[in-house]
Amino acid sequence: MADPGDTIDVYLINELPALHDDCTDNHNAFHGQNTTNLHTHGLHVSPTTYSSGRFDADNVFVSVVPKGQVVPCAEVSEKSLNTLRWHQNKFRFETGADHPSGTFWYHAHKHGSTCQQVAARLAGPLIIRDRPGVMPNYIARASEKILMVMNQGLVLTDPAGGGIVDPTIRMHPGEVQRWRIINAQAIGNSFAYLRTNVRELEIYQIAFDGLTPHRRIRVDQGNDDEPWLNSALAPGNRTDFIVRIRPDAKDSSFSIPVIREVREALGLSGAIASEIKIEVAGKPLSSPWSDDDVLPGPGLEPIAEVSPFRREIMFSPQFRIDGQAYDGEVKHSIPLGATEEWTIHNSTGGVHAFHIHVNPFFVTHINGIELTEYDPLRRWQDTSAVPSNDDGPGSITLRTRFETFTGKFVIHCHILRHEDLGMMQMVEVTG
Ligand SMILES: [Cu+2]
Repeated sequence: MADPGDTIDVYLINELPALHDDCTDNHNAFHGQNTTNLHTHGLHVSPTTYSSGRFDADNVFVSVVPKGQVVPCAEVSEKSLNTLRWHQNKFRFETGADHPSGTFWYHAHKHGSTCQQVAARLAGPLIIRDRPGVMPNYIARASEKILMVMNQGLVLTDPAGGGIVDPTIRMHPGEVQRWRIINAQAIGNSFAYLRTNVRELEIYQIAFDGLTPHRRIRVDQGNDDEPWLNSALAPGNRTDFIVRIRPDAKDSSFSIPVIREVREALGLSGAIASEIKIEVAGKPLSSPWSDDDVLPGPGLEPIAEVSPFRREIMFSPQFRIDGQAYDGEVKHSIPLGATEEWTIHNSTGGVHAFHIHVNPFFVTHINGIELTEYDPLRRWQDTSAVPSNDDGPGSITLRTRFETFTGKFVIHCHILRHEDLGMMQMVEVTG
């Protein structure tokens, strides 16, 4: 946990066993399985290495090789796309005083081993605390649970480290809790869909990808068959719920199923569902509550005007973007401070998950159809499913600003296997 404006220093020591598999002529195959690094997903921080060279910020182009590893790459392949760090590394993440509060997360992001390492739970929550007095009282005073949807099940994280797999959450009638839910799955298509129409529970979404909207959104409406609803999370997405057990609820146990919706939609067998188990018991509590839907918003300026420069990006078959697998070359050069509109198309026939580092984006269109002002999907986020349609490519259109930080970083599919196999592009913001 950190406050807006904090500097987060992380000393990473790679004690995984040495595996001499870093060097490869094909960077878009699984390789360097025990070589790692660190990405702060959703944070608005520098993507570079500090000019002193002593610290890396959110730079996924560094590789921290395991202890004991000797990598004579020059003898094996022409070049390494990443800069090697030997066995340990210092990361420094400087958040600005105006950094949004919210639910973010960190995970390994070394191209070629991202999928395997995140699946092995090299990931955790990264919470930027609310500024005092900004959130309504009933949210500020609610006790919090951080839940990570992982391939091993649902993990209730412990602030001291680790967590409990498939926990039971005990609540009193009338109790209010804030659940921060992170979809950290890395195997399979890894979408998660929460079936939220539970009678005993009132559920409102109060943030998506950490960012607070201007109004809370009721999500227990019962119309839960639409994968684009608020409770569907692409891999990498987070949702914050404020939940209340109805004050008149009797002692009971129930669960919210977490469904690998896309696997089911594709007709794949063995869709693994975990669940959020809730047990209601004890004397009723009169936790603070409100019927007012107003929230403070994300603290980001709305984007009304965009530069005439618009980009079109295509998720294309065989884990490519614009027909090309990742090659470590800059594909989009963007001036610092630019406000742009991007349309991400998807011609692959399957759903993918667009993610960009450093700056969040505001989604305005899905499949070319403008989202109305009050559509809950017209929102800020840093990761978004990009649909595929029966009759042709799907798309999302977004607006974003390239603020504060120059440097190279990436856009990629957050189905992490796809990223490792090449569905990634480098962009550069130039000042
Ligand atoms: Cu993908």
